[in-house]
Formats: sequence, structure tokens, C-alpha cells
Amino acid sequence: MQLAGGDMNLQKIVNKVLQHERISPEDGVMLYEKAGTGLLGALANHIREERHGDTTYFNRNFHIEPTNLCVFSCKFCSYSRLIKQQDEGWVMTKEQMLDIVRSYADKPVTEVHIVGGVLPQMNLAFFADLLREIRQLAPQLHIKGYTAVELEYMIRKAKMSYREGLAFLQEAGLDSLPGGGAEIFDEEIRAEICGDKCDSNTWLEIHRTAHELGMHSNATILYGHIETYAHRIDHMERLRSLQDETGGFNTFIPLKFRNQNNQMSHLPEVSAVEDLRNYAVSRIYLDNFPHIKAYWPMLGRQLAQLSLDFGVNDVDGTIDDSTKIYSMAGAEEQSPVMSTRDLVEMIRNVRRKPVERDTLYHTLTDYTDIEFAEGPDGAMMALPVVD
Ligand code: V47
Ligand code: SF4
Repeated sequence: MQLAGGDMNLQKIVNKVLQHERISPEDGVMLYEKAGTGLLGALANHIREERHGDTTYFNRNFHIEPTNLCVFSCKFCSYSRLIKQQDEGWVMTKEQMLDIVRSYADKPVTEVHIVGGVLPQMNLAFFADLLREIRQLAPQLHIKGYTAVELEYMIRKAKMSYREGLAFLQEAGLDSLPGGGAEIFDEEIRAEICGDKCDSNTWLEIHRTAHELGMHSNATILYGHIETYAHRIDHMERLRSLQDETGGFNTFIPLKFRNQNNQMSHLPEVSAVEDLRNYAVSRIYLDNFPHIKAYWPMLGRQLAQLSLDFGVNDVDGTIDDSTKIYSMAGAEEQSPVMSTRDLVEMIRNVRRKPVERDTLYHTLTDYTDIEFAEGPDGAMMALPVVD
């Protein structure tokens, strides 16, 4: 790939990427600052297609958000202020959460994602109990639960080491960790936007320990607020180094800061073009992360489709409206429901190949040769194409 205009520094980065050479933090910042959007898309798409071809993964999951009250006060979060106005908040009982699991008994979901605010009464013993009962009700369901922030709090309060606490939860049924709570690792920016919760090294240490115990995890970045490009690269650099050590991360999920109903509402949101550029740089920089995910409820469907040309190869799940975090923060999708058919068509419409996966990216159904038709009860059925 020869660049017109001849910027030698950018050309060197292009050559590195094409030769599978790792780019440096300085290169990463230069991509953000100097590279055209077409170039970023072409490079990221090259990597994406080398690794995954046109395959675009999704999974069928549902969320449990045990509470939207939280002892922490992250300024970007639409949950955090609610602890002072408890009438607006919810705290679920164990039975209510188990009822949610029961309500999915005859639905083809493979994963439950548990994530929420942090409360003292929802402690390690409470969640271990919940995990055991979910495991009993749904032995096949993959339980992805608790951000490092939630884990740090409940394990500290239980006076255990991270290894002991994580092993205890794993024994109770926890399969993997979601990527939340990472926000931005730079200590100054972190202090400014979420200074009272688990620090960056602790976040990384908890994921390292989970990987050592054989659990996989994801990682997020919260971008588009007061951070600079150098902060984003620093964040990815810390993740890339840990991944070199453990290989335990599955997916990187950039989360765009949304500005409604929180203490950072005065900040404008970044543009769709910036979102696409950010996906591309993430795909290029994180050369040891297998997957980059666009979280469609947050992004909206059209931008999620476009992101597939900018390094993204996963669009998360066919979740129903069981997640509230993003709709409360002003996400594109106020009621994020998409049927399998909608999701498959969203992917097909941009000429990519829809594949349903489980949490660990084993292929469950390749939808290339599957069509949808109305079944006898009026519901949509997936049928193999017959020549
Ligand atoms: O850590 C909170 C984010 C995260 C806002 O692992 C906000 O598969 C934008 O991590 N604007 C929690 N983002 C959710 C999360 C997640 C989501 C989907 C999939 C996975 C996965 C993980 O939500 C928090 C925080 O970064 N968040 N408020 C906001 N105003
Ligand atoms: Fe609590 Fe998480 Fe919101 Fe921070 S982002 S206030 S830890 S729910």
C-alpha cells in the first residue's frame, strides 16, 4: 500500500502493519492525529479480513442488572447519583434475578451478563449464592459477570485476596468477566472522572488473576470525554502488555461516552467519524486481541454496520431491553431489542457473514445458508437454504 502525498512516517506505520510488525505508542498517536479516515479503515479492515474474513459474530444473551444504586460516584455514570434518590433506583432480590433466568428457560440464549452498581448488601456470599442457583437452574448457560470494580469491592469487604475471591466465585459458577470498569487507565484522568473506585493497576491485577485461574475476560475503554489520544493509546498499551503475559482477553469493546443524565453532561459527544476512527486504531494497535466489538445498543444499528469496515468483527448479542445503563446515558437505542433475524439481516445487508457464537467464540450457527420463514405458529424460523 503506497500512500499518495508521501508522508514517510505514516508510510512506515503502514508498512509495519502490512508486515505484521507491532506499532509503537508514538505510531498509535500518529495514526489518530495524522491518518486519513480511508487509510485507517483500509488498514483495520485488512487486519480484520486476514483474521476473520467476512465473519461477523453475535451471540444470544440477556442481562441482569442487580441494582442501579452505587456507592461510587463516577461522573460519567447515570447510575451513580441515584444512591441519593433511592426512590428512582432498584435493588433486586435473589428471587427476582432467578425469575429472570427462569423466564429465558425455553429461549435459545447461551449467556447471561450480570453487571450493575455496587452496594454493601450485595456482597460476595450473596453473589456466590446467586451463581450457584443460576448454575442449578441453567447448567448450560455461560455466566459472564461482575466488572473488576464490583469484584474489587466485594472481595475486599470479604477480606480475601483477589485469587481467593475469584476462585470462590468461579467455584460457585462464574465462567468469565465482562470488560467494564476499565474506563481510562491514565491515573490523572481516572482521578478526575471516577476517582473513588478501583484504580487501574487493581483492574489489571483482577483480570490477570482471573486469566491465571483459567477464566477469559473482555476489556473496555470509555472514550470521547476529557482524555487525549495519548491517553487512549496508553490504555491500550497496558492491555496489550497484559495480553502478552496471559492471553486471557477475548474482546476489546470501545464504549463511547454518552452525555445524558450524568455529571459530565456539559461535554459534547464525539462524532460518528471519530467512533469509526477509534475502532480502526484499536484494531491496529491491539494486535494480540482476537476480537473487536461494537456494542450496537450504544452505537445504533447503522453505525454498527459501518464499524464492520473499520476493524470490528463482533456486534454483541440479540439482547432484549434488560440493559438500562445506556438508555439512561443517552444511547442511540432506547429499547435495545433485535431479533436474530434482524441481527442477521443487519450483518448481511453490508455483505458480511453472520455467525452466532458462544461467549468463547465457538461457532454455534453459520447463517450464510440459512433463510427465515414464518412457522405454523406465526413465529420466524431459521431454515437451511435448499438448492
Ligand atoms: O464500565 C457507564 C460504561 C460500562 C456510561 O464485556 C458508560 O461484553 C458510556 O462494560 N457513556 C459497563 N458508557 C458495561 C460494560 C460492557 C458492556 C457491553 C459488553 C461488555 C462485555 C461490557 O458502561 C462501564 C462504563 O464504562 N458507561 N456510563 C456513559 N455515560
Ligand atoms: Fe457505580 Fe459503575 Fe456507575 Fe461507577 S460506572 S458509579 S462503579 S455503576
